[in-house]
Amino acid sequence: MGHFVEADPYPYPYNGDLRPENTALIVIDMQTDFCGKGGYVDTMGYDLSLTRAPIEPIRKVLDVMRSHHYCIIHTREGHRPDLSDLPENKRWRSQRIGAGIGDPGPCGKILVRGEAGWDIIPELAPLPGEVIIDKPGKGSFYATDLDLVLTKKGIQNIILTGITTDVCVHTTMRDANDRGYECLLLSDCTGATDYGNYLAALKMVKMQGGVFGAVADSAALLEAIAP
Ligand code: C5J
Repeated sequence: MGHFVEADPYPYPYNGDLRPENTALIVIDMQTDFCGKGGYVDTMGYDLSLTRAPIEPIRKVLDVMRSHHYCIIHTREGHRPDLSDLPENKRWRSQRIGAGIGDPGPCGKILVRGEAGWDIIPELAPLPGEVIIDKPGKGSFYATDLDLVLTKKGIQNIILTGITTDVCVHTTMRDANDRGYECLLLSDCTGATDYGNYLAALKMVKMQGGVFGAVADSAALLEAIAP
């Protein structure tokens, strides 16, 4: 008898082995730059309500998972103040649409470590002792020690939340899946800059019997871990 979350396209995790000791919640890039006024996404002109929608659902999941002693991991996308880790093409493309990474904006230099816009929003601020991964790219494994941290902690299952569904969340989920982690994406705890992309990103996970893992809403997860 295992312990499963009612998920699509299969009950998660595949083996029913869901415990605080082997399961991590990852909260991806809930930074002002991606969901706050004057940040990167706002400067690009996207609808902030789409990337802000997951804030409250994530807060509830964090509360419960913290109280059950699950491993909590936060990520932040951003670059060194001297921009030495910012690929030229990434910078060029962002400047082209008027939100140059490294350029000054209402929340400080866009996507630069230490600036106000780069901070995680106060509603979802990490607690002391929680892991924070600083990443220069979209995926949370590239140029970080995330895999080492997960391996050392004995993590097998990763529950993904955060923004944006089609970019940093998807890249992280695909990479985690290739590394053998059993992944669950929480549909109401993620959002994209485009609603169609959000829907497509959820659908992509579920193809081929769950090619990247499974999808559930936070109510289903909480029912499984804190009935
Ligand atoms: C993007 C992210 N969309 N956190 N970053 O550039 O998804």
